[in-house]
Amino acid sequence: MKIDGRQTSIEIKEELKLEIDQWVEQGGKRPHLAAVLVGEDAASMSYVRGKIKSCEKVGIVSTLIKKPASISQEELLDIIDDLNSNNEVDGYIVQLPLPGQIDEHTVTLRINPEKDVDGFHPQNLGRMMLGLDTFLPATPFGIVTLLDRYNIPTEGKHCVVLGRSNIVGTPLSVLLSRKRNPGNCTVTIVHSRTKNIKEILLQADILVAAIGRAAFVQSDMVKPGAVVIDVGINRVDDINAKRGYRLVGDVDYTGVSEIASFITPVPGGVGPMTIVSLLKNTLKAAQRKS
Ligand code: BQF
Repeated sequence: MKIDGRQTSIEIKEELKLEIDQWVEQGGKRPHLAAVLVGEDAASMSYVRGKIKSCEKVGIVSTLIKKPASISQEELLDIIDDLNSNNEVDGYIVQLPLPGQIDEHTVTLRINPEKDVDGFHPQNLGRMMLGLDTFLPATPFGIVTLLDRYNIPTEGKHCVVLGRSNIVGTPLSVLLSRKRNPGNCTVTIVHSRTKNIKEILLQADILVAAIGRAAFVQSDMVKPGAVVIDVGINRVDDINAKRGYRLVGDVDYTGVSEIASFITPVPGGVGPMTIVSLLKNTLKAAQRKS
């Protein structure tokens, strides 16, 4: 069965709009998200555009700060300091990746954790590890929301996470192993140095693919009945597509959908849920301040 992230995201956005309208009616401050976009990377520009459009849909005010790829780290840190002290702005994101002259860790560390709606600051990641209230990183948050909405049991399941990135694989493995629901999984992280990847993937009740390799997971690597979550967004050349490419996940959807019990498509799976998580975190940031 297909897990429809697009449809689920539309439903949650409708719920969020009602919640935000109520919040504002009762005298709450309308949430305000700022996004910092450095350079003109086509994918980054489209992600930011999508985030701003989604803000409009749910009644979150948004501000886009666009800077050239040549910006210095000092200049960017000044912008972050301004956002930290701007009381109008409840939360903000710095769109990744950043150009080579800028160190992403230095930037992330400068973000006020109270405004870190991407949940990338070590304080927020640490709070997640301890099960404290925090801004969950958007993609892992989106994935657990999908598991929850589709009533997919996770307790006691073996979840294999393919990929150990700071923003997806690593935090998701923590989240799914916590004593919570969704959670209580036995988690294995598989990465580029893992031996016998296929043997381990075949043991997964829940398989999360987040390595950034188009159609890496083939049907002979998946246990029949497994739940398959595809986080990959890979461009592959396609002369028949409008833009000359199409988006492909880390999973061979056609083959794997025949044996999986549930599977997320790309596009329209995890991606839209990532955006919804950002919106939820922004509302939380606005509500926390009062
Ligand atoms: C969809 C991202 C890699 C590196 C930096 C909807 C998004 C993607 C796909 C989206 C992503 C990926 C984002 C779909 C935000 C997810 O319909 O399938 C939405 O906007 N994403 C990002 O901001 O930075 C990234 C992936």
